[in-house]
Amino acid sequence: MVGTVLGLTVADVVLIYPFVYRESPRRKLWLFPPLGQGHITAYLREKGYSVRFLDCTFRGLDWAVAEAVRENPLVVGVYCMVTLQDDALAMAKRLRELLPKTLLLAGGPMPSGNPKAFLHDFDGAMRGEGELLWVDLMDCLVNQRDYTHLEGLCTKGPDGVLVGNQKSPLIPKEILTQLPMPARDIYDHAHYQQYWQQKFGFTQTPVFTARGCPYGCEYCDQPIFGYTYREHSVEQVLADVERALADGYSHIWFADDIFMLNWQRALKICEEIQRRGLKFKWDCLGRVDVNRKVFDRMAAAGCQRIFFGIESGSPRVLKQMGKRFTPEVVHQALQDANETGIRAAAFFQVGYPGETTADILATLDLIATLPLDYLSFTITYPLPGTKLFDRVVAEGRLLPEDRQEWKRAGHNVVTYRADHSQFKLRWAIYAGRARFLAERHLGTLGRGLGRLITATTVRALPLLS
Ligand code: B12
Ligand code: SF4
Repeated sequence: MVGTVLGLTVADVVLIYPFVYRESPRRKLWLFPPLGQGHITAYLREKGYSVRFLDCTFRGLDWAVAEAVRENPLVVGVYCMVTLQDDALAMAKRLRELLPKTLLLAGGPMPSGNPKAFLHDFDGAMRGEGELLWVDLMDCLVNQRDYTHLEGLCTKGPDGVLVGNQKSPLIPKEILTQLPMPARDIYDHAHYQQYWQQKFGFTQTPVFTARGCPYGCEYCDQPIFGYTYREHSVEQVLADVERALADGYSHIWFADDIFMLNWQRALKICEEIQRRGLKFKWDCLGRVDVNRKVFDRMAAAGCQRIFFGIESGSPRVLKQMGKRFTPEVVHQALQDANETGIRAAAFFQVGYPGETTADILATLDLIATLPLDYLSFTITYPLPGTKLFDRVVAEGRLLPEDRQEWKRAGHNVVTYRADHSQFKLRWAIYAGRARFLAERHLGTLGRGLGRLITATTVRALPLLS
């Protein structure tokens, strides 16, 4: 519906992803286009609205601002997750000046969790799933109806007070399976593929097959989908995979919180990949409490690596986190995965509130004994909106606001009153990584070196504050 609305010539909506790739060339970050904006675009288009998507990753914020101004849209929506807050807010300030008549909205994980924080610079924040709400909003705007009552939309009242504070109602499963999958033509495939080829030697892109996770781990933020679980149909998933492959990618990242949460469905997807003769490699996130048979079938369908959220080697900390498994289960699962030819990757944390030095050492020990292909080891960050954050507040561990911010992925800064110094926690991370790298890359000599470093650290850690 490109045309003239309320006297403005428009692409109706501009969506902005304000992530900018600013890392040193040596860092190998995973870069993916954001799927949520692809979903919103596809549904808005289906309903007759035109959308321009601006991905700042390779082009920067100035480019996006200039393009948004050129489009002069009815609404600009800016996505925001924890690492993007500064850029999203700065961008809103500039857009407000340059596009005084355009409705400026924030959406995604951070505005969904804390809409108030965005209402100074934006006209409103959307909480939760966006597809249906965006179309309702556009229908209101185009028909000049009031939109402030829409559930999921938070706006500023005349006196600056928050109007509306609900999340958008979760999309019912029977509607989710009818919605279009992401509009993949909006993504800058050339840049992403060039980046992946250069950094990793292959090209990978995400596919999202099911929304949410019911486990409710203490530290995990579920600002959009809550502790629900709703699936796209196997048909939708395969059509999206085929589209991603047609775009030229060799690898798929199944980006669901836990790809084999409903393992019977995961098996159906695997079967269908094989039945259609689709040849590609894929990775996914998984849990360790899965039947060995599932790994077998996943391997046969091209799964090359599973990322397990193991998080700690201490049974006590695992319990506190709500992980619902023990280190013994971890060993078995990783061994099973390896035996089927699937490489195992793992996420670990250090500095969990209440964690003792003995707990940290248990984590280092576990890391050292697992057959891992990749290790992500970071300092715990209590995300606002999580049960962990509430505990941190209740235990008086909250730091002044300027020290709570998580500016970059994986920067390993202590952002709350932890039980150990940042120095000690970083030391533990270096030790864990050194041991992992030595085991993996350096042969017998390296393994000896790795064990030496870990052993020294094991002795030194209790002495550090
Ligand atoms: C894939 C993924 C990644 C990928 C790619 C991210 C990307 N390009 O978007 C990678 C691996 C790179 C990644 C990295 C990180 N991630 Co991540 N990631 C995810 C994951 C698993 C799926 C995202 C997705 O595709 N969702 C599917 C779509 C359909 O949902 P959606 O994006 O939320 O979109 C819906 C709504 O948000 C809304 N919407 C979306 N965009 C917009 C825009 C506007 C204007 C509006 C109004 C609405 C709106 O409508 C959409 C459709 O309903 C989510 C968890 C999850 N379940 O969503 C975590 C998640 C988003 N990641 C998270 C985190 C913490 C990170 C890291 C910081 C991790 C780390 N330690 O480094 C980094 C930061 C990277 C960065 N960009 O700076 C957190 C964010 C928490 C928060 N409060 O901000 C999440 C929620 C995971 C969690 N449970 O903690 N991540
Ligand atoms: S950490 Fe993993 S298992 Fe736990 S709630 Fe989050 S997505 Fe689910």
